Order: sequence, then C-alpha cells, then structure tokens
Amino acid sequence: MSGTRRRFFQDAAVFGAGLFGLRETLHAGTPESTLQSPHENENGRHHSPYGSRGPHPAQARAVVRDHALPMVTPDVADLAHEMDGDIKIFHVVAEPVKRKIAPFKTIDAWGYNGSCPGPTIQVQQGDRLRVVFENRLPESTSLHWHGLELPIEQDGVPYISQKPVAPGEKYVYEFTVHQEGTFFYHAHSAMQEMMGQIGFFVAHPERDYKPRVDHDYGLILQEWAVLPSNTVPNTAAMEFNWLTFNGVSAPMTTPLLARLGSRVRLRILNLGMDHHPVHLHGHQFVVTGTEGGRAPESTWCPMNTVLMGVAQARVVEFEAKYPGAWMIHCHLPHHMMNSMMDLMRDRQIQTADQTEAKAMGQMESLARSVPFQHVHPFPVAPDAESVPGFPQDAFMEMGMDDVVEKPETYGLPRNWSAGMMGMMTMIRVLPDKEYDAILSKKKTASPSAQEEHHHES
Ligand SMILES: [Cu+2]
Repeated sequence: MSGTRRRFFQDAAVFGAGLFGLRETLHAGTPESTLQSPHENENGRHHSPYGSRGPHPAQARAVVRDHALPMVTPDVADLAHEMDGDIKIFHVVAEPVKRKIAPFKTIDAWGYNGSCPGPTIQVQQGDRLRVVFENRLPESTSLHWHGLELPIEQDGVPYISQKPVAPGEKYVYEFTVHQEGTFFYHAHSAMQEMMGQIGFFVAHPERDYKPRVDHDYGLILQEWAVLPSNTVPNTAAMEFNWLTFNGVSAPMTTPLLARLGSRVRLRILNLGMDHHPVHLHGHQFVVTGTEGGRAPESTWCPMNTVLMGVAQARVVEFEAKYPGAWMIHCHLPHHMMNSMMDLMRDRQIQTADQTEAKAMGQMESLARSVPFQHVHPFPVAPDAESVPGFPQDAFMEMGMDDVVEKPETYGLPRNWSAGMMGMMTMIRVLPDKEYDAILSKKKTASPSAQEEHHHES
C-alpha cells in the first residue's frame, strides 16, 4: 500500500492543474483508487471495536508519512494542490454557490471553489502550506483555521489578526501544520458561516493511528432557514427548516459504503446554531478523536450517539460487523425531516378539515409538480379521523428512489428513500460481492450519465 497516498495527491494535482482548475476536481470526485480495501489492509485490522494496545506487525514497521488513508467526504470533493519545492499550495476562492440540497430545492449559499461546504483540504502532519485565498464575495471576508496552532497573523480574524480581505482581493496564508486531526476552515464572520462558509481541514498523522481503519468518511452538519419560495438562507433566523450532511438533505445524501468486517472511521463536524446528537444504528462506536486531535485509547468508551456541539469535531470508529443499510442521523426529531413549506405553498394541509382523500389528493398533485415517483400513505385505521392528533406521519411518506439513484443506492429496497429525510444518511455494510458490484458501478458511471438516467416505474 505504500504510495497510495502519494498517488492520491498526484492524481489530485493533475485533476486540479491550473489556478482555478478546481471545478474539474469537484466534478471528478475522489478517485476510487484512493480507497484501501480491507484485504489490502488485512494486517492492520482488529476485531475489537475498541482497538488494542498491543504491538502489531504492520504497525511495527513504523512506516512514516505515506500510509494515511485519505478521508472521503461524500457529496463534496477534495481540494487539489500544487507543489512549490516542499510547500503545498492550495487555492481557495470564497464565492456564491448554488447548492441543490434536495431534488426540488436549490439554495443560494456561499462557499468555496464552487462548493458548499467548501472542498476538503487534506494534508500530512508536518506539511508546510501556502493558501492563496481570493475573495469573490460581494463583501469582505477572511479564512480562519479552526483548531490549528499557528502564528497569530495566520489566524484569519478580521482586524485582530489581519486586514479583512476586500472583494476582488487576495490574501496569502502560510504555515506549518504540526498537529494531526480533524480541523476546519471557515469565514470568521457569523453570518457568512451561516451562509455555508466552512470546509474540512484534515491533517493526517505522521504515524498511523492504531488500529488502522479501512474506510474514513467525513460529514459536515449544517442547518438552514430558507423561507418558502425563497432560495437565500435567512441568516438572522433562529429556527431552521433544512438540515444537511455535506450540503444535502436525505435522501440525496450519498450512502457510505463499508465492506463487511472492515473498520470504519467517521469524522463529524458541526458549525451552525444547534447541537446535533448523531446516532448510528446497529453498531457501537468509540470516540477516538475531537477537534483537538486523537484521544488516548484510555478515554474510548462504547456508545452509539455522539453529541455534536457547535464548533466541535468528533471522530468515531467502529467495526462494520453487521450487514445492512444502517442509518446515521441527527436524532432531534425536527432534524429528521425536510421542509414541506415550499412544496405545499397555498396547499398546506389544514389539519382541522383534513380527510385522507383530500390529503392524498394534495400529495399527489404535489408529487406531479416535483420529481417524486410515488406517494404512499402509511396504512391508517378506519377510524383515524376520530383520533385527536391525526395525522402525524401518515401523509409524509414520499418515495423518490429514482430521482436520487446513484451507484451507492444500488440494491436498496424499493421505496427506501421514503424513510430518509433531513440530517440523515446511511452506511451500507456489504459482503464482498455486493460491495464490489457497487464499486464497479461507480467506476463505470459518469456524472452526466447519472443525471440523464431515468427509470420507468
Ligand atoms: Cu440535529
């Protein structure tokens, strides 16, 4: 496996060649070849989800700086870099971004390099970086490196550590990363943060974490207040109607994939107004790191819900022991749904004069106006209308399997998308055959082919 990481960055550099060549990188996504398979990584595996203190043959080799497994940020690309001697050069552009957060909802967010959240920056502990930052926003901004220990003039706080970067201007940040861990970059301006200006900054350790993992995924949690028939987030709002992982609401979130028996790392990052208790189904995990870096193994304890406070990162690891499509979601009830307000407009269901036939009629006309394939009622009792409180979830089930279809959804049960909303994704723990089938689909599928693909149902 030595060289995998080097190859990854070489590939990325080729994709991103040129000052503003990032868009190609964004569309290209993270090359699949960067994923280590569990078989390749066999020596690094442990069967305890809580790791092991013992020395290990693979780790005893003490290979430095080229074994790190790149993190994959579903629905968000990596930022490529160029080299100038030993210095890694990244180009970061702050700019307005149109982000499709659901099949029927595109918002006017702000982000970086055409992406919201911004593209993921991955470096190696010890790297020297130069970040050429350009502001294409209509107002001044700066870049703050959250959690990094660096000279004050690199801290990215307007007036305190630097002059604000005016529209059209550039600013060069340069520093050495002596830490390892899960950090992030963001505008140090509250409203700009709420417009989406955040991205992952991952510093891979000089020596691999133990035990090693086979999959490494990142999720950024964001919430949005977008009024009906509007596209601009209301950054002054204190209530939110859209909840996203990596800039998309379920079921548009791309499922994570894990080979059965592999060890998975999940890095979660929250920068918004709310805390989010993120829950994993069917498995127990341990928190192996925070926004401050790797946590000592003595602190790891089993859990399956991690409370994500604002400005925190949490890194959890688990053994993908049980096959299935396992939910990963914020457990706040209102964060497990998408806003219906846009869809309903003046047809909002009035509970007082609600009848099943009328509700279904509304939902069906709605389904015709947006790309849903089917609207199913949950079965309801014959006397449902006589029960105070009815309906609650009875008319909420809207399948859109075909609209959100991609290789990662291959083989999911019919109408799976009806059970997924809001701040939600899944990890599909798959035996070799199914895992490999999806991987080969990913290799053959081109983004344009996926967009044009339609099912007759
Ligand atoms: Cu939440």
